[in-house]
Amino acid sequence: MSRIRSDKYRSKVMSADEAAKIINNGDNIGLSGFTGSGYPKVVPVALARRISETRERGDELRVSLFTGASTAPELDGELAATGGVAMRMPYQSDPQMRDAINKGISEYYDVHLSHSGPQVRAGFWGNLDVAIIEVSIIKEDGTVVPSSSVGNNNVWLEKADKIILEVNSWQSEDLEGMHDIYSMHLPPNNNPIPLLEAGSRIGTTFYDIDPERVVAVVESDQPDRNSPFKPLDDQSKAIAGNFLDFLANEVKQGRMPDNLLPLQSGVGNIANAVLAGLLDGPFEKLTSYTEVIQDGMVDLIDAGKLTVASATAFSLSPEAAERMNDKAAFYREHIVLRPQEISNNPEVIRRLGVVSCNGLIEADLFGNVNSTHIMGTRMQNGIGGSGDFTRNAYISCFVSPSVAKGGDISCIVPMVSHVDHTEHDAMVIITEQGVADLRGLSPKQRAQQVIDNCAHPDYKPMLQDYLERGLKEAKGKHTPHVMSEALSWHTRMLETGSMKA
Ligand code: 0RQ
Repeated sequence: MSRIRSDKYRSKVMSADEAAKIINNGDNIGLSGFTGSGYPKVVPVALARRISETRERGDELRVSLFTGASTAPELDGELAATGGVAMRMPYQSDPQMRDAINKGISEYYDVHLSHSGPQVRAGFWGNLDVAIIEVSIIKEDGTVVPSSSVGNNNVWLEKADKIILEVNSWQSEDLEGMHDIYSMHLPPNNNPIPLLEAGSRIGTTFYDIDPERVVAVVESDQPDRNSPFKPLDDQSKAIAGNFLDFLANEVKQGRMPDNLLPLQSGVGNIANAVLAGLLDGPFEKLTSYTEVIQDGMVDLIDAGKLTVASATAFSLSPEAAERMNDKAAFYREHIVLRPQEISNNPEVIRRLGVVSCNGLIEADLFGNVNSTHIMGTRMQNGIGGSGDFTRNAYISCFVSPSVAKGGDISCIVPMVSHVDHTEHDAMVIITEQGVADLRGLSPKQRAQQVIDNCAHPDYKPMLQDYLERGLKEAKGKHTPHVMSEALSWHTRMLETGSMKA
């Protein structure tokens, strides 16, 4: 049966190339897509073609791209490669987009995911000219069933002058019923979000769109594209094991119930390994209030260990995405996909008592965390939702290997080269070496915890030496830095290719 079931919309069907012509130089475009799921797959490719042709003729065609989070090569990759992306926000992880940002071809605004949609609603970004949104069904009554991510779609659909819908028949029809669309308003018109548990449903299962603004409907049948997760190695298993031991101790100390508190788990292989560790762990009846559903979470649902997961998107390997498509009617009993202004809402995260777990690039002795910049200058992906969760979590945790690039880089450094999460936000840092529980510790005490429990043995003596000299130089002051050397490890890395002295 056709996925376009409303007459009002059938007359607007056109090719991706025709739809791409609707876009003008200088447009702000709100696109669907969040960590490789639910992004439009054919209009961006057609737009990239058009931008390249236009620019080759010597005419200007540059646009700004706003999404939910990262997308995939068909969107970020293709468009970045044209040189026609003027501004990108919020989170991205595509190698070509990263390159365009770090070569100064595209500007990038790295904003908390929970702020991104509301900032556009508020008009901080000027006019939203076009929305390009992937959906799975346009129903007879004109309501629209979302696809495998919600992200900022509710805001883009509310604000855009013109709407292009990409109806993707690869997405399971049984996704209908999985979503919970609830939108915030402009201040001061917001009421408390009536979400009392991770799995609460407070909105609709569809987008209610103004059909007058829908200018094009384009069909596609292409799969979401995500890289498979790396197989678990000893290091990621050790990190996951340390995190699980930490959780078990919190339960033992009476600081968390037996089934823990709603868990948030970040993107990446380590986060997925933590979820895999939970599969063999002692905890039952788990819940999750997070932003992405990764493979490990689907496995936990299959095993009956995770009762409900709230998120805004899938971030699944190709194999798990097929499984989701085959069994969406089962999974929608256990998964709620919400707008990211709700999945990442600071007030809800704080009230539910979420335990957050995110990756890092580097942490310093005092608990400041860099999640975004390599050597202080090169953008990796962006802060994503890590700030939304870290600052508001009941317990905020970071997980990372203690070293990177074969040991040439220590992920524990005297001073981070860029700060995303301050010492006031990060409570627990976990590497394969152990757990540094920084709660209730002064900077001097924290530094010793981090050295003893998280640093790699190759770097421990250097960090200990830095701390001891810092204590002397600071003469008892609150944070014992050797200011002239605070960033010397990064300088050494840039000059010699290694942080080792
Ligand atoms: O490089 O890709 O060349 O191999 O950084 O590092 O160890 O594979 O870890 O995939 O978990 O990513 C912080 C980037 C970690 C991620 C970050 C190099 C390393 C490797 C990746 P290669 P790993 P992960 C919810 C939460 C911000 C957003 C967030 C992230 C690459 O977790 O983007 O948390 N977080 N969102 O070799 C130089 C160092 C390094 C380093 C690692 N100190 N110096 N390179 N690398 N440490 C989800 C969303 O918000 C959508």
